[in-house]
Amino acid sequence: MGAIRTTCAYCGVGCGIRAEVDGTRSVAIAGDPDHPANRGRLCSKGTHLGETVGLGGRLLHPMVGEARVSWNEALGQVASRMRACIERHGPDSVAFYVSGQLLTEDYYVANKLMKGFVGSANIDTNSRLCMASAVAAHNRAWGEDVVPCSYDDIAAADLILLVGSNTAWCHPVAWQAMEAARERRGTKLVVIDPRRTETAERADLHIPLAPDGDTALFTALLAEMARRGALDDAFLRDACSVPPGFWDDLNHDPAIDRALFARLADLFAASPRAITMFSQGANQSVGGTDKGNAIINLHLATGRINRPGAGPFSITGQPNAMGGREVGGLASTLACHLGFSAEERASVARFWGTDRLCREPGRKAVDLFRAVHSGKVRFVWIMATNPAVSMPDAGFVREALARCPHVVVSDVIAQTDTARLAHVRLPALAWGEKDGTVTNSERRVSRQRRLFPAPGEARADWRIVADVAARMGWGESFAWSSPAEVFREYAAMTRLAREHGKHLDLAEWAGCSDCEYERMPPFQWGGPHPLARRFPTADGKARIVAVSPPAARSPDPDFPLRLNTGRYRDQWHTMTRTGLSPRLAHHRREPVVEVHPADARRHRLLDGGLARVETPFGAELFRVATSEGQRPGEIFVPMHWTDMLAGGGRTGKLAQPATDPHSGQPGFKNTPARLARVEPDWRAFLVSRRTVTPQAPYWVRSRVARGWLTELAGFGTVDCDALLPAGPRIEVADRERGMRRIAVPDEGGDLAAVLFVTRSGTLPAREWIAEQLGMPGSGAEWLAGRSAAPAPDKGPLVCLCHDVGERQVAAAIAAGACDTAAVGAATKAGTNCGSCRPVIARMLESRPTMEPAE
Ligand SMILES: Nc1nc2c(c(=O)[nH]1)N[C@H]1C(S)=C(S)[C@@H](COP(=O)(O)OP(=O)(O)OC[C@H]3O[C@@H](n4cnc5c(=O)[nH]c(N)nc54)[C@H](O)[C@@H]3O)O[C@H]1N2
Ligand SMILES: Nc1nc2c(c(=O)[nH]1)N[C@H]1C(S)=C(S)[C@@H](COP(=O)(O)OP(=O)(O)OC[C@H]3O[C@@H](n4cnc5c(=O)[nH]c(N)nc54)[C@H](O)[C@@H]3O)O[C@H]1N2
Ligand code: SF4
Ligand SMILES: [Mo]
Repeated sequence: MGAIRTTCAYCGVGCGIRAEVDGTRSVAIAGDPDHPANRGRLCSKGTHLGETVGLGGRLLHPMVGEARVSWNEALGQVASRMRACIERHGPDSVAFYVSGQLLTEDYYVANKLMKGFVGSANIDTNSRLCMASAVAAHNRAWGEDVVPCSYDDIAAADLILLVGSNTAWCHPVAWQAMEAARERRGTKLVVIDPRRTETAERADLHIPLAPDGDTALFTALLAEMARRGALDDAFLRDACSVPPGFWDDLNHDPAIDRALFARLADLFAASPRAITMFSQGANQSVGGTDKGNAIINLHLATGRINRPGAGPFSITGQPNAMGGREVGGLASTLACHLGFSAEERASVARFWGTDRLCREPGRKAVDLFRAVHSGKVRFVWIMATNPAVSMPDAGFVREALARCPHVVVSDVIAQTDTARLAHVRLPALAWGEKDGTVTNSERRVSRQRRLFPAPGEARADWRIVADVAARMGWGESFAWSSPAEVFREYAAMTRLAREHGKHLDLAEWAGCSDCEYERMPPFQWGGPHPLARRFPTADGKARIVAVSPPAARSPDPDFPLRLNTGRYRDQWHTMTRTGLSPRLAHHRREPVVEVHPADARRHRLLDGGLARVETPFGAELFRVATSEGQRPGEIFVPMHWTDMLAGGGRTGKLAQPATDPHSGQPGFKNTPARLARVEPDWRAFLVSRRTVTPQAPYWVRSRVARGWLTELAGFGTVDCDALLPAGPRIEVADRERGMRRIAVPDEGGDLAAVLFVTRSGTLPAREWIAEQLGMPGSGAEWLAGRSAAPAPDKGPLVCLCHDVGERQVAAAIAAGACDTAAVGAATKAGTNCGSCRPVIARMLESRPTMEPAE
């Protein structure tokens, strides 16, 4: 069938993909060399998308409770539940909670139904947890949520500041563009992050600031530029408005090491071509909006904006966070970047032909779930997001959903922590099945295209919403028959944005034919620097905004540590898709709490042992890793693990629900916490073909080829029978050390499961035995956990694409490879997606301590 051009399912870089399909449910993935966002590059997650398109675990039929029902029945139920709530409790008793993983068409339709016809603005999105502070900062600075930069600015910059961004892991292809710029023009890279991440390790300068120190740092940097005479006075006078007294009140204390500050100031002063890319370390804070404006202030006042290689560049997380913002998916805006003024409301009501348009902003996510909890919201429809995991204080959110009389979930997966709490589950089309558009971090609109036919009874999200609208009696306004028709309506509606002085403008697509929509090439609205024409404010000037750091919290003696949360390189959010890939599981199999060695000593924690992380909101067990990359007093955990994959490590239950006053975005990165050592009586791992959900205080399941690897730990005795399939067993035991090893072959003699338990000893490496699953072999080898005739041990996998292990990389380095390119030439490691290049670079730096393979 040939190659189909589409866009990656994951991050906001928005890489173009060439997908080769053959009529089955498999796909060969390659980067699209013609897509401007990536020019053929892909990271590990994009490269391994093919491993995640199977139908295992999919929701394929509408369900009411555990009963499969027809679409007619399911849609009828959703509509009647919603109608009953509106009639009895008013439109504000209804809410939608949607996602930056919807396509623009889906998002537009959901927003139109809620704001235009239900008549409430109670539609919010997981972008509230993600980009809301950047949105608020843009609105304060220039009156519209416009990102003023483009990816070409990375190549044109002499200095890149990364603020709260682990780019090498979270936006890897943007990172590769930075690597290229550094090589080509010697671009300097500064990473501002309390942790020494893999991104920070590769920087020219890493500033390990205290949590939430960004506003003080950027304000001090602005004051320092003023002191050095490095402001752009003409630009300030002609293009910016400055609040009275602004310069007198500037705080000059950067709150970091003086020498580091001086180097930062020297670099910034010397680099007119400077971009500041900011992400969740900036946004996810109770002072996130001020952080954004502190960054923007510096760029405005020094004229480092609207020119090649210059500007404040908010990088978006999800594939369509930007599209969602454009169509008005946030409770705080109307569609097409419009606000709630009488004129803007009138335009929207006229365009949609409705007299039911909402009157005022709706509830923002944290507040929305509070209203669900208190019973003010009685109907909630959740689409393409997993709030039972990803909201802060997720335990409270679960309680809210459990109490709510009407919970509808549209998802592609049958069982998620959120779907478990739904009354009605609606099967949506997944990536590779759905058709529509997404907008990436640089405002570039690209097509996602269908590769496979719809499985089961799954339907497009936009169609599901439109069908419910029709059953509510609003069918005429929701009568599209294809995503192209929805897109044309949205594109036409962006004319309203222009009429109200905004930059958002897709109107040239309003009359596109179906065929033009089908062939749509990636295009960028607003051009490379949309604010260069004019700032979209009434007077055409940008606003410098007075900002202040969040008030210092008095230390809580019960919770003396700071809990920071974030992402792993090869997992995506709540792991519903990346968790299916055996290759992506290699990078990190368990949720780890990273602790500075001094804190580990104080709490008597062992590297590789277990610890309980506790906050005022919950407690969870994690594997411990000591790390010099943490600041003392601060710990880091990943956000990814859920009830579906673990009993432990579920971070959402720990995070605080405190929010930024302007954006309503929660401060996920700075929750008071404490640590305690946990010493289990026994530790074990199970490799099995079937999924097992153990009754153990700590367990984590990850994918291996042909099955699962489950790590376990607990107290008292181990119930081996509950973990293993029935059938004959091969077993060894050493009572003294509390060791037991049991292998269970299936009827054909292939390995069906092995369980290794120890009380005081060690457990063998997992990779060899995991590979034996579903294969013939010898019982003695299975119980030894290794081959009798060992093949040279590759060591832990470094390069997922070419299957290269740590020992092979070490051997190449020992044989004289002196940089990542030479290691690549010798082993192929790092030569495909490049996500492992930072690991290889670190191995090169720590060369003398490595042992080569024999
Ligand atoms: N592999 C992978 N990639 C992803 C995703 C994923 O789940 N997995 N998700 C996507 C999405 S939706 C998003 S939003 C992005 C997020 O991308 P990032 O923002 O890069 O990711 P995070 O790990 O959440 O946080 C980034 C860094 O902020 C730092 N930080 C914490 N507190 C502060 C602070 O006060 N100041 C500063 N300056 N830094 C601080 C943390 O230590 C962390 O290293 O990633 C996208 N890409
Ligand atoms: N502690 C902590 N929590 C965080 C963060 C953090 O840094 N720390 N980051 C926050 C951020 S930035 C984000 S963006 C959120 C992300 O958090 P979520 O949005 O909750 O995470 P996902 O796992 O991406 O959830 C997407 C859901 O939609 C389903 N899905 C996928 N495609 C489709 C589709 O086409 N249609 C439908 N209907 N469903 C689909 C998936 O199966 C999955 O259940 O997490 C936030 N939570
Ligand atoms: S950087 Fe990786 S995850 Fe993000 S869009 Fe590109 S391939 Fe996908
Ligand atoms: Mo995000």
